[in-house]
Amino acid sequence: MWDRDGMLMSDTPTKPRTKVQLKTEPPRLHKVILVNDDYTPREFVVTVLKGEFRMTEDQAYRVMITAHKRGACVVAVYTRDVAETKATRGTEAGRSKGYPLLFTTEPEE
Ligand code: TYC
Repeated sequence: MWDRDGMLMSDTPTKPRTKVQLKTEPPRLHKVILVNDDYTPREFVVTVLKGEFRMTEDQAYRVMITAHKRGACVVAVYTRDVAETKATRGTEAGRSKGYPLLFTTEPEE
């Protein structure tokens, strides 16, 4: 069979179907940081950590007590959107009870 340009179709070159993928860096991960304060009850911090960050009681207690002693503690790392959403939800959980509980985020190096 012949194509429009008079070329025998079995000889028609096929278009290359490969796409050029420019090199991209993998997305940076962002840390969620728990900040200590003097007012939020320890048990409430543990409850928020378990609920928002899927931690066991033991893991949550360790993170809480580390923030309590050192001033802050890295909770986990996520892509930026997830880190920001979780930090906001954790902070709002405290706010809804009148506590100054604070989660912040920062990019990993
Ligand atoms: N420092 C608080 C208290 O003694 C407990 C606490 C721990 C609060 C960690 C916040 O990120 C925090 N009740």
